[in-house]
Formats: sequence, C-alpha cells, structure tokens
Amino acid sequence: MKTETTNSRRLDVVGSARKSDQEIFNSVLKRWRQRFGYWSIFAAVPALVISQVQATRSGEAKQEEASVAGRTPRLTPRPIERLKTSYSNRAFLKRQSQFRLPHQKGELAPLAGLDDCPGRAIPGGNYTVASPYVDSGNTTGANDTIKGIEFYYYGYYTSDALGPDHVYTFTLTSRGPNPRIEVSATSGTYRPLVHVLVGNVAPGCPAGTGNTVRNAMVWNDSRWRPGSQTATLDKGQIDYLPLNVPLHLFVDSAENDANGSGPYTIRMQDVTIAPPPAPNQIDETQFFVRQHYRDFLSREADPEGLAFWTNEINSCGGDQKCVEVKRITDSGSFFLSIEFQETGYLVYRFYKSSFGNLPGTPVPIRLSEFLPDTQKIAEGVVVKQSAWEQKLESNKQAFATEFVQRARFVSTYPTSMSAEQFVDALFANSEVTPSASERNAAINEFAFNATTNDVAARARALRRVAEHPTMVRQEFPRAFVLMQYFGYLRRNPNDAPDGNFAGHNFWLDKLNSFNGDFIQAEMVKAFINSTEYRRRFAP
Ligand SMILES: [Ca+2]
Repeated sequence: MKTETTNSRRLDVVGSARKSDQEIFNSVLKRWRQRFGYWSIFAAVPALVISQVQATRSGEAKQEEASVAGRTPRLTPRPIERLKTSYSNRAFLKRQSQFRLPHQKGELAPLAGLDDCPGRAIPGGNYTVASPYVDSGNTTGANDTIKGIEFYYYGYYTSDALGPDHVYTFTLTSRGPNPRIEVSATSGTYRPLVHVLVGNVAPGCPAGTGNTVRNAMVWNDSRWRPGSQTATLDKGQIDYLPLNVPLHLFVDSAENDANGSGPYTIRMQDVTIAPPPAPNQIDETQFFVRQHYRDFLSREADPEGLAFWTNEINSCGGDQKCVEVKRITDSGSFFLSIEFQETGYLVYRFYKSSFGNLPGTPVPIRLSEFLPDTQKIAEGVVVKQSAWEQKLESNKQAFATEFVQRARFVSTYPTSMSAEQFVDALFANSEVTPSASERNAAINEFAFNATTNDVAARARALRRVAEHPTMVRQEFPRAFVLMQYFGYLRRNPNDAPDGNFAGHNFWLDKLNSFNGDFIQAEMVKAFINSTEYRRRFAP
C-alpha cells in the first residue's frame, strides 16, 4: 500500500470530464484536515504525520486504557478495602480475567533487566514453603520507575516510592494456604518497600522513570515497623491479587535517602506461577503489518509497502513507547489509505446509498456482505503499481453494474421507477442533499427515459451518489468505527460477545467527541490491544 496523490482527470463513464474520484477524495481530505487538524493527512504523507504524532503523543501511552466494549476499567481501591483479607471485588476480578495485558507490557520477553519494565520474569513453577522462589539484587543506582502510588480515600493521595527500584513480573495461577512474598534487605541499612501493580490496568508496567501509578493492588513498607528491614506481603494481601493476570512487583523504597537502596533478597512461597506466555505473533512487526494488508486491503502485502510500514515501527529500535505509538498510527493508516478508501469504504457507501442502514441498526452493511464485495473491487489493485487506477476504475464499473442487478437492489428499485424517484431515493438513503446540478447530473444518466430499466445508467447514477463528497465525508467516522469491528475483530459489532451496538455506539460517540481524532479517542489503540484481537493470533 502506498498513499499516493494524483491530479489526473479521467473521462467518466459517459465520456465527459468530471472530477476523478481521486480528486474528490483529495479535496475531502483537505477539508478534513482543515476541520480536524493533522491526523487526516495520514493518507497523503503518512511518514510526516507519524513523526508528528510521535512528538505530540509521546505521553499517550500513559492514558487510561479502554476495552473494546467501550468500558474503561479503573482501579482506585480504597486502602481500607485493600487490607481486608476477605475483600473481593468479583466484578473487577472477572474483568481482569477478560482483558489480559496489552502486548508491550505483558509478554515477558525480551527483558530489559531488573531496572525497567517488565523486569525479570519469575519462572513458572509451584513454589512451596520448603522450596520457595528466591532471587537477589541490589537497587543501588537503579532506575526509579515508580516514584508514587496514587490511591483513593475520600480523595486522591499519593504514597511515596521515591527510591530506586527493581521490577519482577509474574502471573499467579493459584496460591496455597500460606502464601507469602518477602523482600529482605541484607545491608543493615536499606528499608525496602514492596508493591505490586496489576498489568491489565493502565499504565500496566510503565516505561521510563518517575511514574506515579494508580494500578497498585497491594504494598508493604518495612519502615512501618521500627527496626524491620523486611517488607512482607502476607496471605491477606496475596489473596487480594487477581489470578491469571500479569503482575509487576517492585522492590522499592519510600524515600530516596540513605536507607533507600541496597542489596536485598526476594522470597516467594506457597504460590504457583504461570510459565511466561508464548510470544504472540501479532507482536512481531512484519506479521503485524502483513495482517493489516489481509484485514483491510484483502491482499498480501507488496514488498515496497511491507518494507515502508515495517520500517516505520522498526525505526523505534528498543523504544517501546515509540513502538506502541507507531503501531497505532501504522494501523490507523490502513483505514485512511487511498486503497481502502477506494475499495472497502466504497462498498460501504454503495450499501448505504442503496439501502440506508440495516433495520434497527446504526450500520448499513454486514461483514458477510462487506468481505466478498470488497474483494471484488480490490481484486488486482495495488495502489502505485502500474495502471492501478485503470484497474480500480474497471473494477468499480464492473461491481456497480453487477450490484444494481442483484435481487435486493432490483426489488428495492423496480425498473418502473422514474429517474427522479430513483435518484432522490438514493440521495435520501445517503442522507445527502445534492445541489440542483448534482441531482440533475444523476437523473440525466437516464437520458430522459420514462423508466429506469437501463442497467448501465443505474450503475452510473448510483456511483454519483455513493461517491458524492458529502457522502464520503459524512460517513467517514461511522465507517471508521464499523471497520474496527470488521478489520480487527472480523465480526459484526453486535455479534458475540457484544450482542448489541452499545460498544459500537460508544466508540462512535467517542470518536466524534474528539473530532475524529482516533489517537486522542484511543480507538485504534484499544482494538489492537484488545484480548479479542490478540487471541486471533495466539491461544
Ligand atoms: Ca521508586
């Protein structure tokens, strides 16, 4: 895929010069850009925009994550609840089991050492009292990944964690009767603090230095007990930790003082730890890019396009935040690409113009209709390869001609209809009010015949409506949301597990409330990080 622009005028199907679809699309993009700012120019100059996004959205990964269902899990347990051994928020725990850790944070390889998330993966196994997990380290000079733990207790408070810290990551699968995690200092001065973050609530295991987090589930500070140099998570606290969710344990200190770092030993007993998960192939950059070609453009990647988009992500090197942002922008670019706009999005508009929305739903087309029709229009089209525009145009003509002869179309639009009735019905379905000349141009396709039995004229008139710039602009956010379900999840928005359009409507509202900015709305991010999407590529 490339996102080329062109100014070439083509003769339309009746031989008169009119704006090419490409020009219409470009003009729409221009207006879109004026209206919505930088992000719309993706389709023209993706590399430029991606670099801008990288600069302006570098803090983006710190924001709250949202599930595809449109709900934003928040974790603000009150300390008093944290300390109750019997406390269990079942809804919350259920939620955690539904949404595993997003890819950059949860898959435990590669490791960046103890200094940075996700730190050391604790090997899978059953650790008993007699045979605990034991590891040791020294936090002196380590990175201070977490400097504060924010919690809610009739208002937000921050508990200090200002010392340098080490990170361990593990997934609890079960615990015995006496589970216990201890961090003991061995220097005679260090006063360790231990705290555990849940990985499937933002910010997961955060990158960088000096983070203040709200996803801490439990913590214990040896400074709370005079003379102690051991921070202990006891049975009550470990029982509070969710199972089967990545957890991030920090060996830390409340203060960055003379007692704030040093050598330590960590010991875990009576717990069963899952083996680190097998890598998910969608995390592999080239696979990720290839899959977007299949899901959005219905074809395998061409070498040039594959290299371009892969390089965008690989240029981040080991900077995981950069990788995350570029995966999002790469991904969104596929919907915004000319190739998709001229194939899949056109199919969407054919259905909308012809039939309006499906009864009782906010969408005009189902996945089972969308996929085969998109493949027809896209067949053999690779934008920027030689003669792609001619191939696309002939595909569009052939598709329109076939489409208007389908039983559903013919029964909706009997050939006895007048040209005026036919054209007005299409514009009404499209929710577009044409200018007088636009309406006349569509009507005149029928060359003043009393009926609309001319198949070629029907096809041309339908294209005039479906390719009307107002239509293209108006449906853009609606189609963008629908394609999240079609492209990423390969299902209709109201299929299981949703069962209704609540999630779809949530994302449409959210996208509109951010003026179409899918990065601010965190829409693409939520879909590509969702468990449902990721499970397509791994158990
Ligand atoms: Ca710290």
